Amino acid sequence: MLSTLGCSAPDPAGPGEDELGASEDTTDSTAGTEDESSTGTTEDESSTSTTEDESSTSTTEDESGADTTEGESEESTDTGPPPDCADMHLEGLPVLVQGNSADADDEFDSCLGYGVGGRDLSFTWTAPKTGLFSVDSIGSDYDTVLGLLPGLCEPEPWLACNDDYIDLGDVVDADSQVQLGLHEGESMTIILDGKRGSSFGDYALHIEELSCPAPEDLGDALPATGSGEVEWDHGLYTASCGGWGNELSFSWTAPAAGTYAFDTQGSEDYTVLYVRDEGCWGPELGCADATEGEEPWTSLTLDLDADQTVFVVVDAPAHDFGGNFVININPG
Ligand SMILES: [Ca+2]
Ligand SMILES: [Ca+2]
Ligand SMILES: [Ca+2]
Repeated sequence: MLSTLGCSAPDPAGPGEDELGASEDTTDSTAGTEDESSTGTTEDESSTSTTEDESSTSTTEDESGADTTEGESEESTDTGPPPDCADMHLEGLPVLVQGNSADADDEFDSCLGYGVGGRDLSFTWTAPKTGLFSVDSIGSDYDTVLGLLPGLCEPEPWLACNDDYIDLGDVVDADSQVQLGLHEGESMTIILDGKRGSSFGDYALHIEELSCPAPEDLGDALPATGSGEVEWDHGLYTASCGGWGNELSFSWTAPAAGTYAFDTQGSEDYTVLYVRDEGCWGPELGCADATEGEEPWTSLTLDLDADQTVFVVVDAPAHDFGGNFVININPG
């Protein structure tokens, strides 16, 4: 593991995440280099610390810092007593970390079957607020794969995974982007992997909050139906099973405890369907990808409580899918 993290007080979170408290003091290069002025991030004074040393990482308030540091990967950054499992523990929002992965080890075989033999870096981050957060490697100069694991280095499952965020066929963007909703105090572990053994170099990792437009409210109707035209585009939301194209989002409340069936029958093109609890930031309750089948429709079944509100997304598998998309909700 690459080293170091500056340590300061944690703070986190919730019960069960106390591993953080075990502070192993790995500080080395960073000690003494803290300079609050450079970073900006902190939720609390103790946290931040992004160091000025040439080494790589920095956590900044905005992208403006992006061209700064390059350098060895080893080092620096951040804050908080890191869990043993990760190379760095990040704090703040937004976050920008830059470095070089040449000296990183191959500790993870990433999602999608990529990353075997690829040098990887692991980061833990705890949400300072409830929201939907995007993690991307845009600006990295090699072919990255990003995967998210739960909590502080729980080994599974992969909550999100992406190789190339924008795949235009012939033009492949090597950058990756994933997203995950977290409640305040919840943590995630980010694995930034090199796609192949030869994939390493300067990396950039960002964490930002995504704002969610209000979904169309379907109330508590049963059956419920919603539809709309989806234009070819890169949308806002993605999920564990895909959804790299444009999408429609709905809100629906279960009128009674029971099993409910969600499907996209009637949609004009291939769909990816996923449901999150409560809102866009809620945990994923189910995800289904129609591209595995012959029909463009897909479905999933969920057990819901009375008055449980869910956030439903009818997505396209890629930017060049679209048309009239439909959601149907029926008793399961
Ligand atoms: Ca790897
Ligand atoms: Ca990639
Ligand atoms: Ca999408």
